[in-house]
Amino acid sequence: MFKKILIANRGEIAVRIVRACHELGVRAIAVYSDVDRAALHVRLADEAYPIGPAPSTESYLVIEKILGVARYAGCDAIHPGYGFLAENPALARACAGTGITFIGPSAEAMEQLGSKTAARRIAREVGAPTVPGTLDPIQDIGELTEAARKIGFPIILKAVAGGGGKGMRSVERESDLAPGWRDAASEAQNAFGDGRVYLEKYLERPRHIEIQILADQHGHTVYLGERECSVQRRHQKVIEEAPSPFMTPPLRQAMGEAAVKLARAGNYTNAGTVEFLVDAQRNFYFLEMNTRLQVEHPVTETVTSLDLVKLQLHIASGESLPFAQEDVALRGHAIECRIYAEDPDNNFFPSPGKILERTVPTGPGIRLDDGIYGGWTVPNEYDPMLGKLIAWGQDRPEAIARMRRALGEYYASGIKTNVSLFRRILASHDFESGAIYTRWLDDFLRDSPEPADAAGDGESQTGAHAKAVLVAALLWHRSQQRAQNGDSIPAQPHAESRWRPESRREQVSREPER
Ligand code: MV4
Repeated sequence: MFKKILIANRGEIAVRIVRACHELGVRAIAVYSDVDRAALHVRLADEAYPIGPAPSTESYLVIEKILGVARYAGCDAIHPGYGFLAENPALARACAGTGITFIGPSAEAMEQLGSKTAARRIAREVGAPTVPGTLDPIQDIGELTEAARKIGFPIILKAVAGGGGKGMRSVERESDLAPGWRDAASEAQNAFGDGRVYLEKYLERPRHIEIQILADQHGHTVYLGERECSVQRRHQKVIEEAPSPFMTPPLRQAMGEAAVKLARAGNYTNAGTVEFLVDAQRNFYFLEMNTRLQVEHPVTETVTSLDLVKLQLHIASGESLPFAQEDVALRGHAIECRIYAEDPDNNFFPSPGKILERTVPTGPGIRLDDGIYGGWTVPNEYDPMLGKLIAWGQDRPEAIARMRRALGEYYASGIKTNVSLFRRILASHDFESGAIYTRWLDDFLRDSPEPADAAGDGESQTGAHAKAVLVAALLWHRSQQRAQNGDSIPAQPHAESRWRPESRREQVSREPER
């Protein structure tokens, strides 16, 4: 096992990796930009080194700075987390030349499977189903028209360099092909500097289901079940769960085996995720592979009782996987909510700032992976994700009930959070019944906009609740006085009164009265 690992990341994932290091007796080395000097990952690490100004292009993304710290501090490995340098083959390649181990796949495997079109080619070679469509970029409108007719409308145009839904256009009819191509190409050119576009059959209301895989350096590759990630807003995942409410054991096996075949064909090692779209008839289609640890890995950890980050460290240090496919057992159900410093009243605009006070949900079945603390200022230079709340239950209804309960306990003042969004989603009938698909949340938000005064964690609501609690207390106090004066008002509130449970709820989730 490694002695010292440099964590080339920040926020909750850096904290998560520090924790894995400490459980394995490995020293955890943090790096930080100017605005992260007081960040939680820095406080929890064993050593921490500054790497420059706030913009990540001058700090967390600079390979020379990261490697410089690793050498200076005597690290024998680097964990990239997710985002930043995690899927940049240049870091993996640079490590290979220095004797420092990159905790992830080889640069070559990353290039092969990380490229959408190269991965699609491999998927076809190994017989993993891909969405019907072209493999090569479109050259001219004649070719596009011919291909679209052959596949049948609707079709979707996608950027070769794509990701995050950029450079994507669905096209319903032939007359919309030329403008659709133009829009997709110019968006792709702007976003990726690469205007090439290819075409696929458009799937209606698909689900986004992904398979977690692990591969060691001795030829053992296993799948750890799936994650359902269909609840997304503008191509950003919002809620993930495991298992998928739509899954069946034969479908899981087929998707798992396809994912493993793909990973093997690309000589993949370490943790990775194979994304699929699944249609209403449970046909599945390979979409792309993520060659990193993902944000939503805790739901898989929770239902498999495995520690994916520790397993990444074991694999990278050359050990064999300590279990086989038949040993992987799924137990219960896990749901994750991504908690962001965002303002639900202002179109989920980022809302960084100083966290004044907070209460943290705990109790049975609850896990909170976050990277913040009260008194810390959430910087505005980075993704405003504060952390992830994960609930486990013996079955999906218990996981939902625990998540609802934990969301009620979540409180942070000073910043706005998207917690109210989760309360609404978890209260919806569609979510409860599992009737979710990739555009479900966009439809839900359009069809049932948030009531103006229900913005969960907004200061306004906190204020309103606090006032309600005060009024209740005053009424209670008066009734007690009247009772003492021999008045006929009962000393005990009526059994059906909603004031008492309301105020009890407020006591745990809101600021105490002063
Ligand atoms: C699709 C699709 C329907 N048909 N491809 C969006 C992000 C990118 N990774 C792939 N995406 C989609 N590809 C075909 N052939 C629908 C989507 C899609 C989507 C996928 C996953 C999660 C959310 C989504 C929201 C809208 C559209």
